[in-house]
Amino acid sequence: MSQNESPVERIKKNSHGLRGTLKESLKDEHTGAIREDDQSLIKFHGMYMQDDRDRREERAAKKLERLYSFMIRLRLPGGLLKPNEWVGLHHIAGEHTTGVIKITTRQTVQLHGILKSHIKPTIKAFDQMRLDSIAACGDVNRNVTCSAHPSYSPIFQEIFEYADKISYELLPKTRAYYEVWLDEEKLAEVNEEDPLYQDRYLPRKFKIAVAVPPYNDVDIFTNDAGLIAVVEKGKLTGFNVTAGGGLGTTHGNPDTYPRLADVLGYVSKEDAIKALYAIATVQRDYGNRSDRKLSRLKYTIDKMGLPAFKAEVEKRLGFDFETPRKADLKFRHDEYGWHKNHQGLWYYTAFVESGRVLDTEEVQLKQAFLEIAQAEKANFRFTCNQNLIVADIKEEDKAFVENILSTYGVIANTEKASPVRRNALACVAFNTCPLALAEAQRYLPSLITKVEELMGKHKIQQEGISIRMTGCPNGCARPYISEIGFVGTNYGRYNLHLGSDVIGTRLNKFYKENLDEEQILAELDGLFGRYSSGRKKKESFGDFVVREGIV
Ligand code: SRM
Ligand code: SF4
Repeated sequence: MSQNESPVERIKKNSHGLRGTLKESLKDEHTGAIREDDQSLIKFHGMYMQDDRDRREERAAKKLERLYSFMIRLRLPGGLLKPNEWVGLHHIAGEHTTGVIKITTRQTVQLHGILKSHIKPTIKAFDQMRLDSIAACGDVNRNVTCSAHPSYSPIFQEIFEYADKISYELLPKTRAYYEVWLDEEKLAEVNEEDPLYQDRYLPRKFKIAVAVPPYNDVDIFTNDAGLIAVVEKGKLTGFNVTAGGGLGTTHGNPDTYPRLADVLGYVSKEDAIKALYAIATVQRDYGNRSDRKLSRLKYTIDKMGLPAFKAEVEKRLGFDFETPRKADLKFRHDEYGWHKNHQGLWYYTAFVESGRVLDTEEVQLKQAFLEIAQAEKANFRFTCNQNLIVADIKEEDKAFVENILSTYGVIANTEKASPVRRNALACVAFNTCPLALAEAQRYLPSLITKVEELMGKHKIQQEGISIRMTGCPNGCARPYISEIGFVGTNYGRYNLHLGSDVIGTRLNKFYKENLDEEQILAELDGLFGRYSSGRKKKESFGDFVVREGIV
């Protein structure tokens, strides 16, 4: 191993196919934690060790170790759950976790607060429904996302199957997950040779999305690699392939930056997965393995230069990319409410603020979805905007589903939310994220209420300006590609970024540093006033601040 390689490289190589000492860590009853090296390995199995940050001081005062627990993220390519799987997820959430089902910005769900002794029962319960969390985190290909709303295109189902195939082709070959969590016997004859990941895996996380134009709900250009469907005469012919997106940055480290992907070119649908695989191997071989802050594909491409990177991918593929074909992306927000697809099936997109599915006095999302699932009247599709589509409903079942959605306040909750609230995204941040510097999902809803007042004052309340907030610069709610982005710097303070377009093809720009709530509202008051009086017809807020030279 090179002297410069980061410690995680050693952990991966010495892990015996991601097994490490996870079994021993689990058995240790003296602590709620697992061993340090295993904390890196557990990510490859879709889990993170965390602690309740709200209770750190109290625990320290009592000389108790931190209140450790685990977060599990499911691998759900394309974000689909069948009714029985939703029922199972509901009960697993109730028995082993905080109870909140958290829809993520990558179209899957996370459960938090799982104690060490509950991990295996949780994974076993998922396994009984053939659901897993393999590679949902770690230096491998993550959950493959795909445009969510089937009513937009008859080719949706075909594309959804691509997401599944991509996820499968890029899964690690090790059986460690089954041995550690499901007590599978280690079989000597099972070939674990992994031509893609070898024993070193990728230098860093790797993310793939598939977009179905005109819909860019997956924020395709923020992914390491992506496919944009090309539809000609109503048929899927192939894809424009993208590479080099990524958003994470580090405060004070100017070598880090958000970057949108480039379009490498067009490939036929038969060659699309090969192209993604080739991109992943170039990243495996050329990516930075010494500094994890600079190891995403975006930096590999910028270091090699785009033409050299593309040539290397083409060399491995054995053919060249064709000129990109027409595949126009027009919007990326979720279409709420009822829609029907070409087969006459109905879809209801429900607003789930910050992706938190739970029951409150006002709206009982969990109860509503449970009853619909128990009656087997719908599938459940997650969106990359942290919402839920009650999906694939037959005409004769629509009234039944509508009655439940209405009884538990889901329809009212969706309809009363203002356009700006419906388009907003916030990452998890406190109390579980160890990297959070400021609040996000626990704070944004109340800030939006104040922003709504300002928008009302300036008569722009019908504008669905995209506001995204994260508790640190890692960018989990993709704040660098919103019209108004808040990036946490310190408790109660945020950098303000302005000026993305509405379709997700332009990064915003840093505007003001380290603002508290009062300063944020004062800035927005001024900006909204200028927008209200100075905008052109149909001009978005993001386009306005760029045209006016505000950023
Ligand atoms: Fe993320 C790390 C939550 C989407 C960039 N992200 C984390 C961790 C696991 C913190 C950690 O490393 O210990 C957060 C767990 C919080 C918690 O308590 O649950 C976390 N990321 C999330 C989720 C749950 C946010 C949400 O509220 O929905 C999203 C889960 C997606 C999924 O289902 O797989 C989530 N993370 C993203 C995205 C958005 C996307 O992929 O579309 C990004 C920006 C795009 C990108 O990858 O560049 C993102 N997360 C990061 C980074 C920065 C990576 C980098 O290149 O620098 C980190 C930190 C790291 O990897 O070191 C991170
Ligand atoms: Fe945690 Fe930062 Fe991601 Fe928010 S953006 S979930 S604070 S890592």
